[in-house]
Amino acid sequence: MIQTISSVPYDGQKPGTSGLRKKVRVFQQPNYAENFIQSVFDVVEGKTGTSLVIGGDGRYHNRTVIQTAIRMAAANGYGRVLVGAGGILSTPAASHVIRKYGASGGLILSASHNPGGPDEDFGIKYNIANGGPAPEKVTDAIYARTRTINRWLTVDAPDIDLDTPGRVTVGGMTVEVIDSVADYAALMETLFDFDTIRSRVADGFTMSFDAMSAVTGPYATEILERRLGFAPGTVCNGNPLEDFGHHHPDPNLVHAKALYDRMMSADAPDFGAASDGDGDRNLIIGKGIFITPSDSLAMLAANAHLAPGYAAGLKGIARSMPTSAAADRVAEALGLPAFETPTGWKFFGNLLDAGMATICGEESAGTGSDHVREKDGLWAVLLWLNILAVRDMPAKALAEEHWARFGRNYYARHDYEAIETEKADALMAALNAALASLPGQSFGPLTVSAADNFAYLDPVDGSESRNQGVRILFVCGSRIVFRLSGTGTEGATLRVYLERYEGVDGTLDAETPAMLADLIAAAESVAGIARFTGRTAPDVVT
Ligand code: G16
Repeated sequence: MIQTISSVPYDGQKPGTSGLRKKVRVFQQPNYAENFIQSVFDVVEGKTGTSLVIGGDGRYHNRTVIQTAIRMAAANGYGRVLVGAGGILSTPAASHVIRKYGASGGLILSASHNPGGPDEDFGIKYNIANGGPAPEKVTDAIYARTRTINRWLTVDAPDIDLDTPGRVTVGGMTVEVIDSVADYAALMETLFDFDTIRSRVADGFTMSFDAMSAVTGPYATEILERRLGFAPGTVCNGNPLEDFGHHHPDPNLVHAKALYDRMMSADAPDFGAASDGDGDRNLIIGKGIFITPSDSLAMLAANAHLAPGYAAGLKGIARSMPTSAAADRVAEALGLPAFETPTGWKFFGNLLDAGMATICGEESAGTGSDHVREKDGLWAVLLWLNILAVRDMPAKALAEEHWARFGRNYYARHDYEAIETEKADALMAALNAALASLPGQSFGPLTVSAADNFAYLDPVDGSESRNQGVRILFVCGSRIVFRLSGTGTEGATLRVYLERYEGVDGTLDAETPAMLADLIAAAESVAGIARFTGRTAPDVVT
């Protein structure tokens, strides 16, 4: 029997770069999660009788919201819910499950790389039938609905046993608890040359994978240790914990410092990698070398044909605007189309669906392909392993060879976190106001050639997205991008992206901070970061 629960709208339920992310305490308010989920269900057309996938990254509050969402799905007319065992599905695995089982969509409960626990973050994201994040027209409609919602629907049914795979009924709807690892591991076996990787492992190739006490632990243990033969213990922090062991499950040089230090030490394994809270991000570190996400995208694209799933070549390469142009040089050399989209994986969906791009990537440690419609951390690790196994060379040698062929895009991102929103908005407003006057101005040795606020016209559906970040381009080809993060839960985070290109005859083996020093100084002069925010140094440099 369907129950209708009265409610009133909450302010601020606007999905950001990747769904609705708030503190757990915010989500725990009466009707808060229910309002958002009901708004999704009210907006989604043609759902009656279809399948819905539900899973999350295992963080605190995951199980509670999953049980609620299952009852609400039953009341809203879904025919079947597929839920990952233990309530767990990595984001790329959820994307695969949606596609494989022909679901009409999925609810992914995750705040990705943000910390977890009663005082930390939670999130809900809706993915559409192609397996990818809902595009802006859908998230805008969901937001509009949250502003008028006055009731949500549920059924009177007890919690289900999330830990035992099998089938139960809730309010007349079937719920299948599925093994979340098996389908994903099987997909990876179709894409990569497991035999060649296995033989290198047998010959002594070693790696270390930091699952950061987050969702990829079970996936990585199954694939790396059981199927590829890496030694037990190759996967560190492999048990998903509700609070990620009090760490940020963010695979960058700050939060995965232990892995970085190990990879720079004399007894480092051959290869190091990490993934984030929900398994869609990746960190790649070779023995003695950190590979930036932008470089990783370019190097993977240049070598992807060595993996069976990509042997026929790529259709195109897409990157988000703040990601370095390293991938563009590969596209040019291979005669492939290159696409520049706004930040957010949702913008790649149309290109992948239309067969215009095969590989996509973002500076924020996301890389993926048309095998699913999310970025995929383990996929990137496996493609690296496949390439290194076939080439039979260390990651460092591969990177050096790549730069010698394409030149090198020195790159860093400086994050200023938890700034007061008004101050961050004032900084961006001043930058926008200055755009027209910037060309021709010099900052130290750098002269501005062009400045704009990035807008994107989707080549598939013609939709336009404006205000996607301020770009300052310099005559020498260097670039600074300023934008505010759309994934934080506290104040505003200013991201400053710095990029300098050195051609094949330039300096290819220098330290990044030294190569970017002029750009860092120019960023301060152009934007007045200290003046507007009171901050004199970034909180995180990646
Ligand atoms: C999300 C999106 C990514 C985006 C990233 C950073 O990642 O899925 O596409 O690049 O946020 O966004 P922002 O710079 O706005 O914080 P994730 O891993 O958090 O889902």
